[in-house]
Amino acid sequence: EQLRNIVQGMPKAELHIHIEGSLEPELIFALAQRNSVSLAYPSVEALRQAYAFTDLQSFLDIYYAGASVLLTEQDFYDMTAAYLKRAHADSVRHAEIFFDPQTHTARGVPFETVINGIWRACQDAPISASLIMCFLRHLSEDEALDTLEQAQPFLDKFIGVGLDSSEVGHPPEKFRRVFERARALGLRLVAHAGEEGPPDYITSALEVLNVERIDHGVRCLEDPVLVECIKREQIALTVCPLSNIKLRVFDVMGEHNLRKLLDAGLKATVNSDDPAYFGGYINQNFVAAFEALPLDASHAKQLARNSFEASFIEPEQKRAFL
Ligand code: ES4
Ligand code: ZN
Repeated sequence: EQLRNIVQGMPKAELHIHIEGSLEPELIFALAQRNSVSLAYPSVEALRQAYAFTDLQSFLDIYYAGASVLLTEQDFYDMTAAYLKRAHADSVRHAEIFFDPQTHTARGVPFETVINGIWRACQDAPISASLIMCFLRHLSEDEALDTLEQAQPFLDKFIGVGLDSSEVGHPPEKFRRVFERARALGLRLVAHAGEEGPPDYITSALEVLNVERIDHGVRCLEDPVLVECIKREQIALTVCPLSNIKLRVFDVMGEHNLRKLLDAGLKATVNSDDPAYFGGYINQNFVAAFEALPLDASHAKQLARNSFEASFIEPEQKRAFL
């Protein structure tokens, strides 16, 4: 109870949130109606019932289906505004938000519709927010390069690039050239690695792609040499506890390795990933992990501090948060 209050009022940054994963079933239905899109589910309840995942891929199939209701700039605005309002209520002071343009351009939605809607909501937000454009790793590197090309006129609207979607079988090195190009453009670099994929994918994300943060990265503990490297380089891990349970990265929260990551001296953070699908926004991720694991108020403070330290905000603003 006391911990709940500490977590609730604690200023924090959210560094791992897929904006398409914040689309609540109610909003999916409202947008489907507004856009005359037909859904494979008869009701909000039926859709929610389908949120029973066995692994990353079973989630992604439903996540991409949910995103199919997004057609207009206003749709992207409304989705993003709803997330930012909800994050503000959880004492999030700064969010670095992933978006997946390829999920939408593949359906014929123009790139500019996607980014303009999301970006405008960030401008109007009650908190500080910036955008990270993710490449879908199940698609080719040439498609990622083409997406980066389409993004050129909008370089002032996002701060970095990331890598998400189906991990196993799509190692970071598949995207070496596109990350090299993004780096040359002055963009910040992150990648999902070591969620379902092996620790080797974390190593190649760091060494081949030169990423500055690892999204998830929980499997790093399987490789002691890698742990030393992550610690030495102070690479942050954006951990998502509820996601890891829903997608069966860990069987139960009591087996999650968040405490072990902190004890190993790693800069772990707590985040919501796809809150509409995994059963909770950032504070619910804190509470679920803290109820199941030997973590106390000092760990909560450390995690909040880590979230600002690991953020891509300018040093001056960062000092104001710390
Ligand atoms: C994702 Cl949990 C997760 N992993 C990889 N890609 C994703 N896209 C949205 N959520
Ligand atoms: Zn993610």
